[in-house]
Amino acid sequence: MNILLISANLETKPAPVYPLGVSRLATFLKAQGHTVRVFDCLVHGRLETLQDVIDEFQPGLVGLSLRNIDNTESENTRDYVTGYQELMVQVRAATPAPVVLGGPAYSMFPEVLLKTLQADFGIPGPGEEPLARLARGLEQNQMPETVLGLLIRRRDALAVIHTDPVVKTVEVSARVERDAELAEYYWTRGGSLNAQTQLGCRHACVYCTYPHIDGPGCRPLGAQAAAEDLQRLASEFGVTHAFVVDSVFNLHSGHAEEFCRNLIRLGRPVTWTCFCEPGKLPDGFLNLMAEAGCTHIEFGTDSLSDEVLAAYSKPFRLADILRWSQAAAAAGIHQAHFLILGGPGETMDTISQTFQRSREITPAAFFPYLGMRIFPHTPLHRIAVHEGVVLPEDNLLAPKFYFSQRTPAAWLNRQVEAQGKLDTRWISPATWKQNEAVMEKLRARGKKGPLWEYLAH
Ligand code: B12
Ligand code: SF4
Repeated sequence: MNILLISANLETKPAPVYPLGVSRLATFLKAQGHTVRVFDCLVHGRLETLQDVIDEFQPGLVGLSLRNIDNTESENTRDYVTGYQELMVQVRAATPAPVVLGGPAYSMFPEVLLKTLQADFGIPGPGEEPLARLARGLEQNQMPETVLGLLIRRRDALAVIHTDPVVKTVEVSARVERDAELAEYYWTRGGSLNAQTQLGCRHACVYCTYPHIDGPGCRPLGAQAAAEDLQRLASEFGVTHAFVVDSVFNLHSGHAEEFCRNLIRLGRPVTWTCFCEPGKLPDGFLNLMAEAGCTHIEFGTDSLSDEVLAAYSKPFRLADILRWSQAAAAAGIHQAHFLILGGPGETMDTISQTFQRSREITPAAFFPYLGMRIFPHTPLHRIAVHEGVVLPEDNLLAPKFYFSQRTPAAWLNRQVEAQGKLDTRWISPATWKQNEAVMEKLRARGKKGPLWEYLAH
């Protein structure tokens, strides 16, 4: 079957990101004998050429990959759903082929988005196998009722064929065939290409949507295959820096160490960035990561108050954060801490603790998010409904943020702005615009990687 995969993401901040999920689907579908074409709205300029591509390719199925719903920022909120609706109108005008939705954004709002965008099908979670089965079914003129995890929209009613949101048995490979044109675009403008070594996360933080996106639990993709995938970024595209997109790279230290040893064996083909949780820290772990090429860690730290970390159900505490921070500094790895201020349990005291304790973490950049974006089917959603912050019938597609009653939004904004003036390593929403300009200049000069180490002085 001719399958057109469209990456709908137009966001370029903090960097344009290569649509890795789309390439993974394309790799899998091609191996199953389908003919696949990828249309990236950011790269191929959606309104001008989508019609031409469809006329020429004549797809039998169109897959729309939806990455972001919004930017999860309570100040300067950007909402992408209107853009997806416009894109859907373009697709419908161009082809009678059925449209299937997928991607992280879709996985968080499967039923709501299927109805809002009036698509035919939706597949939450990793899409390889279900999408291939859907294509095969359509090709054979069979109704796809047997495809596990598929959502079908019929005349505005929704038939959920399988209530399990994610096909657990899905086989996912670390090896991805990337598109050379896209690789060139994102490498030049984004300063990295991406790769993945494992899916999911075994924790259950109060606000987190990852179990809906990646499926339950944590599934390593094979340490050797993942390391070889990074090597291909260097050998095929001349890439020198990669972003390892695992939700939490160090979930299984055994897997992470094996991945690092494989990279060292391959001669450390690229430097790389990853997300880590400051939890258990095996001896020599960060030195091994540094030796394998890790230059930047983004920590999902959230808060520097144990009270708040407990309320957010984080699997680590301040002492762990400090231990990781010191070990990262000693290993020469740049560190950034992403904070979510004002969630459940936050008070004026815990905010001031977080400000003060950040002095002990150096060198580092701090990215505070103000308020907590409320997503469906999370513990936070239940808290927000219970406290009357959102109505039970609110589908939450339009972003809503939770602020602890003891740290109202306006107060928190003023505090964070003041903190940003006091300590410029705190990249507050107010200073973000000027920082974006700095990053654009650095990228124009050919600097690679996430670049936040240049902002934090
Ligand atoms: C890594 C990451 C980043 C990195 C990216 C680095 C890089 N160079 O790639 C950084 C830190 C830069 C980043 C930035 C942002 N991110 Co981010 N990011 C992620 C993360 C952890 C992984 C995404 C990923 O690459 N996954 C791996 C690929 C292979 O999987 P995939 O894309 O999901 O594809 C699979 C399935 O979804 C499905 N699928 C995909 N497309 C399709 C299509 C069809 C038709 C089908 C059937 C299936 C299907 O099959 C694929 C293969 O299995 C996700 C969370 C998550 N677990 O998904 C958040 C996430 C996507 N990010 C999110 C956000 C909000 C952002 C930012 C807007 C944050 C900000 N304010 O700056 C920016 C936007 C950047 C941009 N230009 O778009 C949100 C989006 C949710 C929302 N609220 O809208 C997520 C879900 C995290 C969250 N907060 O919940 N991000
Ligand atoms: S550690 Fe990160 S990915 Fe895992 S549940 Fe918590 S917030 Fe989500």
